Amino acid sequence: MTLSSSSATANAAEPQYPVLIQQAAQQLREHRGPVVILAHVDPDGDALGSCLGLQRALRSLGYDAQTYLQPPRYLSFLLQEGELLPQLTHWPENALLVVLDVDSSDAARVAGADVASYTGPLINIDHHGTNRREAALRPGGLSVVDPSRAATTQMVKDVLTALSVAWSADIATPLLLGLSTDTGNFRFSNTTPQVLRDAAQLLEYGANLAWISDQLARNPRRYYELLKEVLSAMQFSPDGLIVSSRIDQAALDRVGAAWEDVESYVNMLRNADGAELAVMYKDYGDVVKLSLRSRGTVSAQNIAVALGGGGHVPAAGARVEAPFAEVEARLEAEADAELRRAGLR
Ligand SMILES: [Mn+2]
Repeated sequence: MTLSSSSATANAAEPQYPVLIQQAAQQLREHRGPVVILAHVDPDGDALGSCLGLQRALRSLGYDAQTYLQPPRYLSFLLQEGELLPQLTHWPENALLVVLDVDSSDAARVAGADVASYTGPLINIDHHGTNRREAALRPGGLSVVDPSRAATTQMVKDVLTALSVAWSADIATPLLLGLSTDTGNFRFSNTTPQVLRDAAQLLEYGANLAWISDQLARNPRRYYELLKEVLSAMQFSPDGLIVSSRIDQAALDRVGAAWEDVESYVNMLRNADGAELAVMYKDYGDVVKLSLRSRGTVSAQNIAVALGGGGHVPAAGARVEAPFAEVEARLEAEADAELRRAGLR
């Protein structure tokens, strides 16, 4: 991902958040055709929760709304039969596209359709600081981007409130799930008073937090088998500031796991005392995907951006087309630069 000069920092002329929310609601209110909903590749709780909350609410308001997303197994408990379709093959007539929890101009990161081939009206709702806000530059385009929001589901909730949706447990529950997963179950520093106010309101609307928590806490047997692989590959840098692990296809094959099963372990690594940066390498052979988590003043985002990726300050990722040894060396160099910037080396 390259950051163009028009980007990444909020334009001084950009309308305030409440205005953007009203504009998104207005555009939806005036729209009569189908609504296509997309989110990012490797969808997490916030991506899926945002899509499901918006789709269910729009359908309750009479819209023809359809999400194209392949959910990970650990989140499939949220889904009702046939709610999601995997891939859009051609854009419907008079569509409005809503892209959630990812920069809509980063076509390689948008799942479910070839977003680069789309020329119609577009609303991009996202809380990633690396979002270039290019949707706002298109005719019929709107960028609703606020990096101070902990989760995209918070922003979807605000749009739905502006649309005066009749709240139900089915709509509120996936929105609460995204808020819970993107804040580490309300433990990370992004758990602002507004997060807890939004969570409380979603509970009032019927969201089932106990059910979400119980479902997310059910680890299949392969979780523990894969955990052994993660632990056996776990390493600390000599000064203990970086903790990492690596999973490749052979490790997945040994325990019957899939790549999506690897996602959660980086948060476990992050709990290592003394480590300011946790790194999970997903080694595909000629491509390595990195999941990064940082503490305190260290920015996982700075490291990810330097490697061509993006994300949030404490949680970010990158995809690097190179063999593992080369990616590891590049990560260590960028991590060293970031730890020096933070005054830790
Ligand atoms: Mn998110």
